[in-house]
Amino acid sequence: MPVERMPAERAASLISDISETVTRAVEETPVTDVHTHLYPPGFGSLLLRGVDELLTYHYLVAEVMRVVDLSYDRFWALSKREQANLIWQALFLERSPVSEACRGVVTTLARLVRSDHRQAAGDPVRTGPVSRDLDYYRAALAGLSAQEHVDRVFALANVRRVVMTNDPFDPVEREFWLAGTDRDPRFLAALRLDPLLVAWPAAASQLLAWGYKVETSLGGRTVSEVRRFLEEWIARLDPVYLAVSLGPDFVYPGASTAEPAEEAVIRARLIDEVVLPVAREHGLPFALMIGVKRQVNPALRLAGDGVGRACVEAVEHLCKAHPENKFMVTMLSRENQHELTVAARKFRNLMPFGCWWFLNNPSLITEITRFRLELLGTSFIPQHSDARVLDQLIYKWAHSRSLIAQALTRQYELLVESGWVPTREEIERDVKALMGGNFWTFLGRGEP
Ligand code: HDL
Ligand code: ZN
Repeated sequence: MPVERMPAERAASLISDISETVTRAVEETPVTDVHTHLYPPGFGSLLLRGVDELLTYHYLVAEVMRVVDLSYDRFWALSKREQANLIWQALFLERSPVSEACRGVVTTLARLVRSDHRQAAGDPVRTGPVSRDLDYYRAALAGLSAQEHVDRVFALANVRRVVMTNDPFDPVEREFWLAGTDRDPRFLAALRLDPLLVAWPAAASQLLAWGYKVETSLGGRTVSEVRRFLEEWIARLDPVYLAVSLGPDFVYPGASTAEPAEEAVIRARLIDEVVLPVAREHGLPFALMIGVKRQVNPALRLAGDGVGRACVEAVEHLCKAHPENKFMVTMLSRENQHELTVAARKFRNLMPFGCWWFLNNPSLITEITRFRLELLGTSFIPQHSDARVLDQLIYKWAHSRSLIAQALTRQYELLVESGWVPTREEIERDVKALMGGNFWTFLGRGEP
């Protein structure tokens, strides 16, 4: 019985409809951004916003220091406005802003400022040529209150909620939480544990000073005291997950070749005896962000971190040893992406998320999203913004939405050619899952 093939012109018209349907669904579906460094207006200076913050984003600092004849010290001695002017001159006026971080500034300014008629969500976003005059943008945004700025950026980026990065060891942020600062329900918390898991001796000293009876050897009541610390901050923050950023040498269990055995064993014990039991009791995922090589060039400060290929086997060991725990994982090295995706096929408690940091570029987002769709279907979280400056939500989501739509359209096209025609409702259902639904389902609770 010959296989009945769909007439070519029928398939072609279906495919063009699909592309339009996918693009609209991806553009119009509000997103839950599962990892950012943003804060609500109540957190004062911790909420970075506006032109000078956009231009002095550490990605652009790294890029400008490649092309200016200026010492690191002299750059850091400049005011933020002077740094922004230097970056604008060097990366936008003297060269075309073709890097992803530069182009992101262009996308943001084109949308943010042209929308100064209090853009309502859903209006066609008008973008126009971006002026070379930086002061034009400074003036256009000058009068915006933090609240108005948040409202406008969330509407333009079509972002419903963002997950913050909250570190109880950060002396500035800690005070806002202890003071009981008003929260904005659009800003969800994530309890970040880097000091505990990456710099335990220093964290232990700080915990002792705060009155927790801990010992660097983990002896005595350390385990129960660190659990008490986590419980108190879970009660204070109501986080949606616990998180840590780890180096490329992270292995589990036990020591890696690159770090002292003692340090790795301590970390494995803190994960096994403190973090994972507490996460399980609260139904919280443990999010691991693996592969950052901290301070490769300290003179660049926040811009000085690099990347290293990590060991996916550590993730496999964690997922296998703790089937009752949920793990969100993103890795920084391109070379780890395919292995991580295959690992996610093996463990239902492993949720890969985002194209993190040095991977948040069109060429890599496309590659990673396509093989994630090919290997995982729609059961993953394609992107997070990692935004540090409020306004970045506009470009990070505009750029990623376009790429996610292209990758998804390609899969549907192949599906049609194979003989399965997705309906508009099915496409919208799939897109909702990718843009936030999978995250809320993985959390085990509906989106509020
Ligand atoms: O550890 C992290 O959460 C990283 O995202 C770092 O904050 C990094 O500096 C960054 O902002 N990457 O985009
Ligand atoms: Zn981050």
